[in-house]
Parts: sequence; structure tokens; C-alpha cells
Amino acid sequence: MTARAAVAGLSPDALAGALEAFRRDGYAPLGKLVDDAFLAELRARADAIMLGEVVHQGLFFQHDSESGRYEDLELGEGWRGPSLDYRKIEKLEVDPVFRRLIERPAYEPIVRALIAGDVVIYRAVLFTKGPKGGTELPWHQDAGTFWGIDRDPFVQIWTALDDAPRDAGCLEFVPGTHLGGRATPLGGVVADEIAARGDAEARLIAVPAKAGDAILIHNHVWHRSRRSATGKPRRGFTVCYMTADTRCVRKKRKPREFTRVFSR
Ligand SMILES: O=C(O)CCC(=O)C(=O)O
Repeated sequence: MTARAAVAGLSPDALAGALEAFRRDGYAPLGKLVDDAFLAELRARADAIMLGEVVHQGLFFQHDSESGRYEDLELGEGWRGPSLDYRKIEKLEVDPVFRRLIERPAYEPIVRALIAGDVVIYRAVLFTKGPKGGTELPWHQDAGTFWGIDRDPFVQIWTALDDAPRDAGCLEFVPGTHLGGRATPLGGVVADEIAARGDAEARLIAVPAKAGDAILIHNHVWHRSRRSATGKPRRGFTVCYMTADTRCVRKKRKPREFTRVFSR
């Protein structure tokens, strides 16, 4: 059985192949792991949250910039009222529909193959590119001192809620860059000169996805997504899993407690 057909979960061979690719390249396409009925529910839920029809305390919203440029994002703005042009929504572990995707049985063996013992999540985020095209996301790593924890997590699963072909701002990776660790101690965006030194433009691999496809992503691999030119929504949901031993080291506010998942 191929990974594409295995909506219920990866076969042992497919899992072994994915783990090998993940270790080598820093990412691994996992094929379709979410069925169409659940996808329809997730898409409707995403719209309802963006339109304010479903409200949860503590969600973090960031709207697209007018220009579509990352540099022009208005930071700290949060909820701006009903709009399908939010770029990202964080803390979706509080939503029962997205929580089912976070704890999807098909994801558990993948996560447990990489993380021993109890598992928590650092974040559960919906990245959307609306009909207007969304905002470009530059080369970045998902780790660094600004994450405020005592070790870098390394396991993320990104799930396409809609088709994400090349012209819809699919994910792009620079294979193998996770092996170099953080580009800077701060982490986050990989500065243009560092990306140029790493020959990112010549080495990048675009990974188009179909709705329901999942991609395993190492937090240190350089990845990005451009604007969409399709005029259709392109939503991707990403969850960062990590060992429950991870500690929050931030000092200015109360240390974060992380949500435990896949409890036995
Ligand atoms: O979906 C996207 O456009 C970005 C996803 C991403 O950067 C991530 O999952 O870390």
C-alpha cells in the first residue's frame, strides 16, 4: 500500500521511508492522511473561526499585510473582526475540531517514532492564504531563543486543508539545512545573506500538496511559502510536537505549561 492511499495511517514500510527522508532532508511528504469528510469539517471550522462565528478565548490572530509582504505585517494587532484574510491563527489546541487533527491516530506512530515518552505540543497553527493571495513567508526555522524553551523541538506535522499546488504558495524546503542547526541563535527568519550563502534559491525543492496530505518537517530545516496566485483559499495546519520534559524558560511572564497529547 502506498502512503497516498493510506488515509488510515502509514504502513511500517512507508513510516520507515518517511523517517529516513526526514533525517536526510529535514522533511518528508507523508501522503494523504486526512479523509475528505474530516477535511470539510476542518475547512468549515477554519472559516467559522476567522469569521467570528466560533469564538475561543486565547486564540492568537495575525492578519495578512495589505501588500502581501512579510515586512509589512502589523504585529500585535490580533483579531480585527470577521475576515478570511488572517495569515495565521495560533493556539488552536483549544478548538475541539482542530484538537482531533492534532491527536489524529495516524499521526501518533510518526510522532512516537521520534519522541520518547510523554508528548506535548509547542504550538498548533493554521497558516492561511486567502483568495487575495495571502502574505509571503520568507525562509525561516521554527526554533531559537525567542521560542523561550530549554531545547529546540524538531518534530512538526503540516497538513494541507486545501490543495496547495506550486502556484498556491506550497511549502518549499532547502533539503539538508536542518543538519546545520540554527542559522543564528535567535532562530526564526533566515537572513537573506545567510540564505544566499546556503544557495537556497538554487537548492530549493517545492513540495506541492493535495488536500489531506501531510508533511513531516524538522524545525531546523529552512522552509518558506510564497503568495498564492490561484484565487482560492490555501490553508495549512501545523503542529509542533515535543517531549513533555521541555521547560519554558521565559522570565517576564508565568512559564508556559504545554498541552499534553496522545495520552495513554
Ligand atoms: O503553511 C505555511 O505557509 C507555512 C508553514 C510553516 O512555516 C510551518 O509549518 O512551520
